Amino acid sequence: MKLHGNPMSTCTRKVLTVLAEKGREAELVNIDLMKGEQKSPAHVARQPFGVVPALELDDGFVMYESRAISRFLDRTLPGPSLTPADPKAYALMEQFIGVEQSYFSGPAMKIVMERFRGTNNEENIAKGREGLKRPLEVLDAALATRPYLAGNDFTLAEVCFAPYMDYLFGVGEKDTVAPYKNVMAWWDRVSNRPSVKKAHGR
Ligand SMILES: N[C@@H](CCC(=O)N[C@@H](CS)C(=O)NCC(=O)O)C(=O)O
Repeated sequence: MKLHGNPMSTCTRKVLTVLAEKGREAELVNIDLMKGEQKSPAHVARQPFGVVPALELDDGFVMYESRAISRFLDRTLPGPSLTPADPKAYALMEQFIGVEQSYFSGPAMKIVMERFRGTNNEENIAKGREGLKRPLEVLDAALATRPYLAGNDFTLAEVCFAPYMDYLFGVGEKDTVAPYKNVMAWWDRVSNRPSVKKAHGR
């Protein structure tokens, strides 16, 4: 199994977390985003939007989209399931994956990219912080009643939130998250999980 991706990419890191949870390694074929290798014809043949990651199985099956790959690997690889069997817990997991994709990662990315590129546009960073307020409030309220977003267990919802949450702390945004005590306690649990540490290069 090959994972065409980049170890720094948030989308690749979701998939790496699932693999680590399952105790599996894929051959990580590095796509150098700085060199634009994601736009090469060979990669676009695997990922038609020219981004990472893409998964290639030994039988030739190829797929893309990090959340879809995560769900696929969780369903097909042996090991502990990251998808709740209980329908309501499952619904909450999917709901929070939607929250991550629709409301959290966009503003988080705004901040992280300003810091990564070194452009440090404070107006954009302030917009990112403003955008994070509502999703963090919503997470905090959910986590007041349970240790993980879908209930008692770590699920694909945590897998999806972890990469941008990790980068937010990495670029010095701890103060943005700190007012949300339940989020902080949850992040302590999530970020110390061996699979999350491994996927995030720690
Ligand atoms: N929805 C896609 C998004 C993929 C994506 O945006 N990947 C980023 C890295 S996290 C990328 O390849 N960026 C390089 C580029 O935009 O050229 C997924 O979840 O797989």
